[in-house]
Amino acid sequence: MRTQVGIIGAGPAGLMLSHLLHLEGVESVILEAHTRQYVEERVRAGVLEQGTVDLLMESGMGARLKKQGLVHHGIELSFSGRRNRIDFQDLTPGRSITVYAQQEVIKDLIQARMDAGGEIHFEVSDVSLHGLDTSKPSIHIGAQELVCDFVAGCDGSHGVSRASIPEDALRVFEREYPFAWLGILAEAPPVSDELIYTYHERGFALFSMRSPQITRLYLQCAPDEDIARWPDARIWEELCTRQATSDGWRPAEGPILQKGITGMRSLVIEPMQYGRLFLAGDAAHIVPPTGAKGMNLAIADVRVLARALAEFYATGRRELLDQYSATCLRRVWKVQRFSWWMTAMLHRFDSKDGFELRRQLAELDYVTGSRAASTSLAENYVGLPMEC
Ligand code: RFL
Ligand code: PHB
Repeated sequence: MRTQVGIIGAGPAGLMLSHLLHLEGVESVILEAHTRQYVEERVRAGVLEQGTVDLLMESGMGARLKKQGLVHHGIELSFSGRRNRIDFQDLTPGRSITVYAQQEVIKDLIQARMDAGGEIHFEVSDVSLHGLDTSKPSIHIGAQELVCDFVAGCDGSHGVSRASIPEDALRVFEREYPFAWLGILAEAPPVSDELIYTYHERGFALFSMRSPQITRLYLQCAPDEDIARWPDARIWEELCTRQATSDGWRPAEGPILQKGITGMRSLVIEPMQYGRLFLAGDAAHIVPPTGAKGMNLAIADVRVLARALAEFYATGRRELLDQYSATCLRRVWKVQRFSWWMTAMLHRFDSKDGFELRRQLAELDYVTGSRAASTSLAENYVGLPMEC
């Protein structure tokens, strides 16, 4: 078998790359470890930056997004029992975010690739990468071989791509956080039109949504938390304790459809390239979910990669490919910084003396009270320019 670009992974990065390459007349084959149903149902991100929405629309992926996406013009930061609005319309005119579940983006992209005759192989196990530092890299799938011009490692944080790079050819920068998120999907109407990020002395909580009928909520918990210790009643009690505000607001309760625990990590691999292997999305970097950036970063990476590959096939010029890692990393580190900052501001750390709590409350007071500080939050939240 042969193709121009072999793509490992059918997450947002791999699928969007394949779609953008197709629009540029470049062929690709996607190899995915799981079933189509599994990747279409995996509950993950929910917030699309303005630039991600623009790219999906421009590339013909906007039909359902336009109908079902919920456009938000602000978020709220809640602390000391009060909610404070960050107004995107005022602070970043013309830019907003859209709540549209990651699995919906995945479904749209898979359908578009299938309709265009694209090759996606699901349930492909036992993938290994060979000849990455030669001009003919290949992907072995058991006894079969897919020979490519380039390989795109879009296989997330536990994939084979990153692990195929010799250790002395990359550097890993990493931070662990001493907490995790317990997330639920509930059949309850969202009782706020916008997301609410809450700082509480018992820990962080987040109010989000998926549709006018479904609420998505998260609670800060211990990194080794046992989900069995969280029956539904305890989850609701804790959410209400943290999120209720003095004006009487609290989330509406309903049947819990899904629950799970997500660890928190910051990680960046440098460079994002080894020979003819290019890493994109979670394969190259992980951000804690507090800034809602993971999927958006994955999309920003593959936009750069698709342009570079298109330029190579159109003109034979390699400059953009050679600059791929440096171009992406400039933005990756800015987004990493923002995600770390939001995480550090909004979570309870295990400090005993009250200094940290007072410092965080002062920071929240400043961020919500100063136009300069609110603008900084807003411009990062709606998304920095795709290349910055
Ligand atoms: P993915 O989505 O993990 O896709 C990688 C794919 O590769 C496959 N794979 C392999 N295939 C073949 N062979 C192998 N050896 C393979 N190994 C792995 C996997 O099966 C999978 O299908 O990575 P990608 O494309 O880089 O996309 C990254 C995003 O999925 C991720 O960053 C976001 O979900 C993060 N995230 C959020 N991002 C946002 O932009 N906004 C949000 O609001 C947001 N909220 C979140 C989040 C992630 C969360 N969790 C569960 C980690 C909220 C949560 C709770
Ligand atoms: C979500 O809706 O899943 C979500 C929203 C905002 C975040 C993280 C997750 O920061």
